[in-house]
Order: sequence, then C-alpha cells, then structure tokens
Amino acid sequence: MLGAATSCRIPTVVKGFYNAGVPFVAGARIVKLRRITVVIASCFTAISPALAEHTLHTPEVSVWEKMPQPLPSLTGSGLAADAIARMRAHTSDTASILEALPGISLYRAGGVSSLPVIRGLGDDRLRIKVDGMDLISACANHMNPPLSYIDPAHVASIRAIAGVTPVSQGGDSIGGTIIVESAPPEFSEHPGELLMKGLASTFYRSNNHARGINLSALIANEQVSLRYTGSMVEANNYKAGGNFKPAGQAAAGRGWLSGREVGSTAFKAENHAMALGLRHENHLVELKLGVQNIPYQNFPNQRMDMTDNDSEQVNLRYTGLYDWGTLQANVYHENTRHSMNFGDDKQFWYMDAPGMPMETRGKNTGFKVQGDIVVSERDLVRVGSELQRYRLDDYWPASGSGMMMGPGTFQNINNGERDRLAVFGEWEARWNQSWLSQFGVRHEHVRTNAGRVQGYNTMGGMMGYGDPNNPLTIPGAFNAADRSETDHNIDLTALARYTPNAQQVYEAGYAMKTRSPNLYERYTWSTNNTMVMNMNNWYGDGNGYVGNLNLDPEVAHTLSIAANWHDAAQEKWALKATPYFTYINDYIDAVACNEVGKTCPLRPDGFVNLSLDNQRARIYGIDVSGQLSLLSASEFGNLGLRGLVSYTRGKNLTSGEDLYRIIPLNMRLALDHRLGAWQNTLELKLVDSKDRVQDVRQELKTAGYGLLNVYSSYQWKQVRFDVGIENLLDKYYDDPMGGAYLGQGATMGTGVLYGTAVPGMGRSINTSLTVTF
Ligand SMILES: [Cu+2]
Repeated sequence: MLGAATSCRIPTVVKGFYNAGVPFVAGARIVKLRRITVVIASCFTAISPALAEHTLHTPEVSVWEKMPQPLPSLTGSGLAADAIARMRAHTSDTASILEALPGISLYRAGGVSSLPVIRGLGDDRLRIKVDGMDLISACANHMNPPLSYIDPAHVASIRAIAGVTPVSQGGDSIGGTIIVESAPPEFSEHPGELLMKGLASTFYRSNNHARGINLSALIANEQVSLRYTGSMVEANNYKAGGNFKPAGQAAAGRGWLSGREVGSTAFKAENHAMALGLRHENHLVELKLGVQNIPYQNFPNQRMDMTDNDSEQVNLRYTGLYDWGTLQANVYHENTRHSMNFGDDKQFWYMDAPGMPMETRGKNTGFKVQGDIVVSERDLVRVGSELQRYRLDDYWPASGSGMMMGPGTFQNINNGERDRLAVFGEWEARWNQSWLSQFGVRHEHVRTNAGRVQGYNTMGGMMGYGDPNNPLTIPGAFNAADRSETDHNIDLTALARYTPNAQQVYEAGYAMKTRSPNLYERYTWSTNNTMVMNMNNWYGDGNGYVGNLNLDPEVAHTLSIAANWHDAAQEKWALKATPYFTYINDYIDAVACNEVGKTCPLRPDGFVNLSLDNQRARIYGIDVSGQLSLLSASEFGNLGLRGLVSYTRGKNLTSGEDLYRIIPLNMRLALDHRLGAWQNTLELKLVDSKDRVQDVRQELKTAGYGLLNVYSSYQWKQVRFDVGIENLLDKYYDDPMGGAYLGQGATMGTGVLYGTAVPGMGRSINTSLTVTF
C-alpha cells in the first residue's frame, strides 16, 4: 500500500462516533453526513481515500471517495499506526519516531529529549502540539521540550506539516507543525455491554541496557470511557560504535569513560495518565490528567544534567458536531518543577560546593476554540482563537562558601511572563474536481516581561555580581531597562492544489509566519563570568550565552512546492518531490557580544561566550521520497522499496556564515517485506560529511557515515514480538546534530576542552514483547 507511510489525525469525536457505529448514513441525515465528511476531510490527511476507508472502517465509502483531500496534503506526512508500533520497540524518545519522515532531523540531547527540526528550523521555531497542548521547555538548556512529555508507547498518531502550515495549526512559530495525539476515547458499541481491553509490553535494548514496561487499560460503556496509561524506562550510558577511534577525542587527550561508553547519556523516566471520556449524542468531552517524573536524565552536550523533572498536566477537550459544522475547544494547565545539577559522570564537588543546583518552575495555562463551518458544498471556513499564559522562574540556590555561587540566590529569570492571544480565520474552497485552495490569516499578540534580578551576591569587584539597584552594574542595568515587550504578529498563508488526473498532484503555497523571542533569548542577563554564561545554553554547542532585550520577532517568508506522481491505483509506485525556499527577516542568531554592546569574558577552554541578535537568513532545499512495489501478493509475500533524500542549505545573510545545526545531505533506503503476520525491514541510512558549519559558534565538522538497521516483527494472535538490530555493523560516527561533547569531568570550569563531537550509538539489539487483552 503506497499510503502506508502516512496516516490521518482524525478528530477525536468523529473517530469515537464511528467506533460506536452511529448511523450517519440514515436517509434523514444525509445532509449532515456530507458536512461531517467535510470535517473529516479537514484533518489535513495525506492519505489516499482508499486508506482512509481502511483506517476508519466506515460504511460511508462512497462519500469519502467524493471528497477532496484537504490542504496541505503533500508537504504533510505522518506515520501509520503500525510504523509507530514498530518504533516503540527501538526508542523511548518520541521525537526519534519523526526521523522517518521527509525533511525531519533531530537535535540530539538527553535520552528522551531530542528536539525535532523541520527543514532546518527546530526547537521553539516549530509549533508542537501534544494532545492539543502547547508545551514549553522550562529550562535554560531546553531539557524538557514538548515531546519529552509523552512516551512513544502512548503515541497513537504523529504527524508533521513541513511546508506551509495552515494558520489554524500554527502560530508563534516560523517552521512547520508537529501534532502528536494519544489514543482517543473508545466506547462500547453495544448497549449494556462493557468494553474492557488492555495492553502490556516490555522491552530491552542491549547497547545501553534500556529496559522498561508500558501499560494501558480501558474500561468503557456506551457513554463513559476510562483509560489508564503508564510507562517506565531506565537506561545506562550508551556505547559508541567500535571500529573507529575519533580524531577529536585523541586531540582532546581524553578517552571515553570506559571503553566506548559515552558519558552522561543515562536516563530514567516515568509517565502516568488517566483519561475520562464522556459521550452524549453529538458531543464528546475528554478530561486527561497526566503526571511525569524523570528522576535523572543526563546530557552529553550540556554542562548540567537533569536531576529531577516533575510535571502535572490537566487537559479538558470538547468536540461537538452541529448542523453548521464542528466545534472544538480545549483548556489545559501544566506545571513543571525542573532541577539540574551534575550527574554521575561530571565533577560534582567544587571546593566545598556540592555542585551547582539550578531550579526552574514553569506554569503554563492555555485555551483554544475552533469552529469549522461548512458554508456551502464548495466552502469551508475555520475560525478560532487561542490564548496562553506562561510563567517562568529560573533561580540558582547558593552552593558552598565561595563567592562564585553565594551567599544569595542567583536569579536567572525572575517572574518571567509570556502571554499569547491569537485569532485566526481560514477559508478552504473546492472549485472543481481539480482545484482546491486555502487562505488563512492569523493575528497574534505576544507579551513578554521579566522581573528584577540579582546575582549570587551584590558586591562589586571581580568576584561580585554587582548591586542590583545601581544601573552601572550588570544586574542594575538590566533592572533599569524597560523589559516589557508586546509584539503584534501577523501570519498569512495561501495554498492551492491542482489534480489534473489520477496520476499526478501538485501543490504550491506561500506563508508568512512570525515567532516572538522566548524568555531565555530576551531575558538572560548575566555576563559576570563564564560559568554563568555556560549555564544558559539551549543549543548544545558548549558555548556561553547572554540574552538580548532588544530582540524583535522573527518573520519567515516561505515558498513551498510539492509534486506527487504515482500510478492511478496508488499501489505500484509513487514519487514525491518538495522543493522549498524560506527567507527569514530578524532571524535570531548567535553574535559576538560586542556586536550588541555587551562585554563578555574571554575564556581559555576553546569555547566562546556569545549573545544574540536579529539577522537575515535564507534556507532552501528539497525532499524527495518514493516507493516501489517489487512483489505483491506472491507466495513470498509483499516486497517493496522505500527511499528518502533530503537536502537543506541554510545561510545567515547578515554574517555570510552557514546556519548552525543544518543536517548534511542524507538518504534513507529501505526494503520492506511482509508475509502474513511477519514483517521485515532492511534499512540503509547515509549521511554526508558536515563541512558547512557556523564559525561564530565554532560548530564542529563531522565525517560522513552509513548505518545499516534491520527490523523484524511477528504478530501471533494477541502477542507481538519485535526484534531489531540498529547500527548492525557497529560503525563509529559523530552525530552532525549532536553538538559538543561535555559529558564528563569538570564541566563548570575548564575541565572540558573544545573539539569533541557527541558520537552516535553503536550496535544495539532491541527486543520487545507486547500482549493485548
Ligand atoms: Cu535543565
């Protein structure tokens, strides 16, 4: 099936209704059915109608076939449930699942905290929605990004829009959008019958001895559904591949911790959630409570480790079907307590100071309402509003008797505030069988502010941080400045799709998108010493950073074109090419401190201290993907070939330098075999050498590499067994997106020297057993 690598995010309520077999096909409801179908179609599916039928098991096939796929379909991509199930056996990092999609790469960080990048734009430049919530990294190192709050075991659907994101799905971002949903509520299909089901799985991965369990249990009748999900994972440090000794390691005069063990890569995480679903006629309400605890997650490319992350989430969602269309609303609150210090592999004692405790508190409250209004057979209008209230405190308690970290508390960000209020409107029109268009406009009001600050002490001199009331000192100047900023941001999108016949589809679009600076970019203030600057680093490059109060929002102009050619039945072959071009005004990039009037300390360890400024940037590239069926329904089963090539080039036009962390030319080639309940994949991943690096950050060059992975799974009644070997040849490689290695030693002082990249994982044999009941 050519559409197998894609899936659709079906609005929860629609899926719930279909599961319950609500008879929308009854004659009197034909009109309503059409409307609902339009809404179903509005889930931005990239799938063929044939697969849609398959996914929903609906009897309303004919209506599905008549409806066009909504925009954008070609630049969005998702993973089929089966592909997600397979990935669960091999990773506990939800972002890693996305790597299989065109145009997506990862900034590697901790074991469950990778940051996805879409076409060269990552981290806060993407809109990432987890069950409709806009989560925010509450950490100066972005150790707890949105996808770290959901375990892969609980991901029911994951999808990325790489090109022109519709304004209803975007906001406060200049890159694409990632939408992750856990399982929607399920209800019993027969009156008086209780639906009970569950899943238990366990896994083991040899390289880092990662082990864990995942559980889910559901009990439901026709109106009420209650689901528990839980997951636990614990992993040791991983080992790099064994057949090559890294040049950077030798130059730095250090070996790995022991053998090929990569320091600060161990982690442990636990997630639990309870979801209550209520259904009444055309209305669905879901209340979800989630808790997360990460007792430790170490970071090989940060000077600190996560020593605790506690989060509670409350999420209330409503979906209703009305005569005019659908109404969706959600309100959520998330509370994070994040602690950092040095983990096992980093030096803990500095004189009499027990490490460097750092605390972050984030409070995030949001609301979104959206109506999808069916105006006519041709026109669908989406209108909505979104608001978010975010509070952040980042403070570092005193440590030891020295003046470097005492005797008071260092306020990194005090009473940080970031509030968003947005309204949007979108119009989708189907002009005829061949043409579909979509226009959107969004206004977003982003207000940020931060309170007065002080350093560990208020003394003058070399060791002192300065009197916060004296505007001539570093904290004093920050306190005297006007820190409240209000940005009025406009997003615009225009998209069209042309389907001349059953063998080809073309899409083209333009978007203007805006992102306001985050609190760390705007409000980190201290240039007192390198130690403090080192702690503010959400880039993984080992440098020190200080924010800039004068930063303006980034505004990106993106042109994206997509073409899809395939056989008429969409069964034998398909080829998709999506070139893109983005020009970004006021792109926030690293600059030397003196360029923004700051004086930063010089440092002897080879790293640099930097600030941020608005620059101009340009990113262009192309993603090409294709599929070919080699054997179908033969006695040997089905055999197919999948391929994906991505090229991205990013340049800072102000400095003339290459942009930081752009993945080199890369390719994936996979041979898939399926025979009954048995599935096998042989995958080759090739990544070119990284020669284009950003000099101002002293980004490291990395050599090209190739990895071979094999995956196999077998389903026997209610038991599923997965086994795979990743990096089969145990190849050593430096991860071009892994940042600078800081995983061991005295990371606060000069105990770690510049020049070592973080290596990727060596060979790992992964197994997983899943039982459903
Ligand atoms: Cu942190």
